[in-house]
Amino acid sequence: MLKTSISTVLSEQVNAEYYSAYLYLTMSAYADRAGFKGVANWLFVQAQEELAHGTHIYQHLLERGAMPTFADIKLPQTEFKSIEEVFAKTLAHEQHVTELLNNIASVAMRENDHATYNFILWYVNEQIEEEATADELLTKIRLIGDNSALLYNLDTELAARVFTDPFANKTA
Ligand code: OFO
Repeated sequence: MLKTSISTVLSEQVNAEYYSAYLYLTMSAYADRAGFKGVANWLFVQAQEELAHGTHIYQHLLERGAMPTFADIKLPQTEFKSIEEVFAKTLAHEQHVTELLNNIASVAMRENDHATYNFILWYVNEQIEEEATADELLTKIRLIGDNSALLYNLDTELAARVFTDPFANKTA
């Protein structure tokens, strides 16, 4: 049975992951309307991953005998000025999510809950890639500037991303 301190932070993280999905959908819609179909695809896949992240924590709560708590998902930013802003926001957001996950790991350690600590480590490690990818895309977009041929190439590259369920071979 999970302690309330643990089920609370895990439920909050379900909400945070669903918020992430909603944020990436707003960005994807912006990119689509701005003509960057590849960027829109990359962000749409990112949103799908975030939903998978949140749902996996939700399932874990139930498997551990806890009742998830539910709360409003706040409205993310819906207007953007540029693709550069989108990737700058992506990086800042992923850095924030890393802090949330590190906090869950700290709470689990404090509560001597090794199962939760072990469970959340997958997310903590995943953030290394999440931040690195966002940083790489932001750097690329800044280097490209307004070179439309290079922008087109990057957009084509990002069109190739496909969603694969990160938990397809895992149990909760
Ligand atoms: Fe769930 O990894 Fe991004 O936020």
